[in-house]
Amino acid sequence: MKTIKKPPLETALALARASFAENPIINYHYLADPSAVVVGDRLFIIADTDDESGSDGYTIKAYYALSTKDMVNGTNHGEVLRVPRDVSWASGAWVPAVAYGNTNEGPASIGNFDPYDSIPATTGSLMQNVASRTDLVTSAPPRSLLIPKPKTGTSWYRISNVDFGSGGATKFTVNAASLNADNAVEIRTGSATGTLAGTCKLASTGSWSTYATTECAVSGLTGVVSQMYLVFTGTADSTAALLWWKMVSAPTVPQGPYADTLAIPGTIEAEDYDVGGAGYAYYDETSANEGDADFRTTESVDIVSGNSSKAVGYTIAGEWFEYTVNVAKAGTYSFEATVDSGSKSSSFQLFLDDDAITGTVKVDSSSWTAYSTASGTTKALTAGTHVLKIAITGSYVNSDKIVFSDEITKLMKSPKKSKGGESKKNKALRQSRQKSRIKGVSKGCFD
Ligand SMILES: [Ca+2]
Ligand SMILES: [Ca+2]
Repeated sequence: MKTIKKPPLETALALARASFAENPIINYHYLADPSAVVVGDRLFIIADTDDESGSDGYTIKAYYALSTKDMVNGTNHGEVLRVPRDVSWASGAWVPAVAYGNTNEGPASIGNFDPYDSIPATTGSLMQNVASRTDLVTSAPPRSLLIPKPKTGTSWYRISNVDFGSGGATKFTVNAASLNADNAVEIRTGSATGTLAGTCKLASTGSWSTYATTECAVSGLTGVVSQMYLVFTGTADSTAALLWWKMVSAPTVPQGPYADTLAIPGTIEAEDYDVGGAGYAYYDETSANEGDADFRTTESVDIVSGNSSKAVGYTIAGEWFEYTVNVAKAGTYSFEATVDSGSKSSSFQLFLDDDAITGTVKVDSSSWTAYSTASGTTKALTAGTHVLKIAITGSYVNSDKIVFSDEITKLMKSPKKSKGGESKKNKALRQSRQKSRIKGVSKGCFD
């Protein structure tokens, strides 16, 4: 039988020492689950006593604090918390997560807060009479919802050091589900009862799973506002769920065509959306241009290379893009959109001066790389200059272009019937046109 000789104690210690890195903060006290924070010029580590001798797994009874200024010389501050000695209601502790706080002042801000990106509603520096809930969505990261409780008491979320820039904000947009008609958000500065910058009544969605974006005017929000309050009003608790909000900055240029005014009939290239900026010419959820096409890179709209052209990509339901167009003559137009998607629920809808001119148009999802066409007819349009809007109603539509044709208008006037009835040639033409029209409208007819 083979026996294993134990090494002498000195050898074992030498091996142990050799395997350890130099400059441990302390080397005589074994602790678990370190959590670090830098305060001033010193790194603090809070770690716990993870005792595995308990019958039901690991037991944590105490936290220790260690610190170092130079990453070489460490200080052991000893046991800084023990249960139940310091927390009478606790029989055990959990792995620590440490943050620095001063009871009176708290840590100083290390930068200003940008209110122009989409802000999760559960973001702020202080809050009162609110709750939160995690919403699990299939095929998407879980999201955190802010639930106001205005009946319990004054309900608010505070955001500090908000930098509105010299141009300031002119609009506040909020995405929320609301079961009651009287739920609203007041935007105030200074305190929860401070100067009112705007009031935004939440759109009633009738369901916890239906969210709507509401846009409201705000005023007086310029420069850095040290304390901004979102005050939630309503007559009942827990009847609204806020997902995100964002401010819209004042336009630097008025909304107008990107190059020349686009024409209907004609081709609208999706990437030629109007100038005028975020919240005016388009709504895009991410402030960066995430596309790969290197086109209009200072705008938020995500332009991608696709279909040997440029397309608007990375679209999310609720986003929209506007185009100043001139409708040549009154009438109903057919359209053919060159689009792409990898999602079965992708769709869009067209509006003219914010009136729907099509129903929801579904986008083929059979391939991400092969663009296809989605076609239909519009409601009757009036002649003249209008603003066309492509609204994304189902996420992940890549949109290259939309071709509007006045074929329908022409069809209304032709074919002419000859005295003895319709000529053979005209009949064939009419039938062929009707066929293609029926095929065309099958996907997106306005109803
Ligand atoms: Ca973007
Ligand atoms: Ca295009």
